[in-house]
Amino acid sequence: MQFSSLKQDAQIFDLLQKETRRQAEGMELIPSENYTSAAVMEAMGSILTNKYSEGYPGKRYYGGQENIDDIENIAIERAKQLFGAEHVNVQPYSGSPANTAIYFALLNYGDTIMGLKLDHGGHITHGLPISFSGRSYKIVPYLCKPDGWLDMDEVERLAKERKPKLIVAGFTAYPRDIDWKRFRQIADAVGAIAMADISHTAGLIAGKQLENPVPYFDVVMTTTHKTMRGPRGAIIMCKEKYAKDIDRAVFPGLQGGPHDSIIAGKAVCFAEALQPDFADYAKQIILNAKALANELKKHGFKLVTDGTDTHLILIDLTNKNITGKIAQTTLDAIGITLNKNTVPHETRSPMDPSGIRLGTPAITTRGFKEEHMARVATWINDALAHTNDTAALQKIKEEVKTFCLQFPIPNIHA
Ligand code: DSN
Repeated sequence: MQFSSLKQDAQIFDLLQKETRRQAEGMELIPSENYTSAAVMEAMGSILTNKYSEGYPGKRYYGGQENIDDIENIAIERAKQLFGAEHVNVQPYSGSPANTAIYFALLNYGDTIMGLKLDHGGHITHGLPISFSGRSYKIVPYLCKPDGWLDMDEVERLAKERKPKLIVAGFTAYPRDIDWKRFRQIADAVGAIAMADISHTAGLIAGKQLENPVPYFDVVMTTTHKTMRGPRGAIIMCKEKYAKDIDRAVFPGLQGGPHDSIIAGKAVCFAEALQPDFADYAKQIILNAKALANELKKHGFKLVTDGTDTHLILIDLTNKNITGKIAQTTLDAIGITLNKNTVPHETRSPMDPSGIRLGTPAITTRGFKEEHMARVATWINDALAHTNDTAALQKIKEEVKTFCLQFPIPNIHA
């Protein structure tokens, strides 16, 4: 991107130039980040941002909606086709407001929700005590086993004992595939609403590499900017019987005017994900993650659950005598970006936890293949063995930069 019009704002122009260089010269391993296509970017940056459209297609509060209605309807139809959904709301601004809208639509304050505990891989909105979800609902958290795998028997036991009104499955730091059918059976056994948050894996599901919960679940939320590779936003999919409640909760319950430019970006992203080559992309993400996991293990890294079925790898660094915070800072210094993360049964603080979380959606968009993963793992290992050696880190940084510049990013010309 040349940002030619932005030159009028020297400060922001300069920072965008620097961020362009950072993204081009560095390696993005944060598993929730990705690069959108030029088409998605154009839709997001379009004149649609000038418009207000409170309401839904055919039922708006302001005039001038003839094109906006068509765009929103196209986004809805494409999402339905992609995931086999009965009803789709494409207006949620992002994942947290979308999850909040689902609770607002389907629960009363004080009702019981079961969700995976945050430090075991759940999301803030799945019941963290200090979040809106934790303060407004009674939360019954479930946990992973000491080896990091979900304990489905314990989920079933807890559900039968605590009789939640809603069970959330789908996680932000869990490397394994999810047994959606078992979750559905457990929800049915206790009369709970089954909700899936597939924000991390939606692209792998749309690309037909992981099983799709949409046919079984009452309500499914996904963000559109992670493995979906679309604009920053979210959608809610649900069974027809919940459609009215979900729509009313999103608008006017929680949000005002929808972000029409982002909805256009979602429509473009769904069209891209409906193309056959998106399945190839999704498949390659997982091949890369498995290859990277194996290479990291060769260097003695301890992976939570000992591997991955998805795009995501969680490493417990305890045996390396290094914390997640130091690892993140050290890898930042060589141009490899990932995030410090708690591991199941964490003993440290979330600001300086025992682990790191990494993944392959962004590097796969860039064109990395399995044969490149040995180098990535070796750079990570070498850097973490030289946390205080500035010269060694600088040398690795140069290697990472030279390597990354061979893989262009859509929209970015460094
Ligand atoms: N921040 C997202 C992630 O990194 O997984 C979740 O909201």
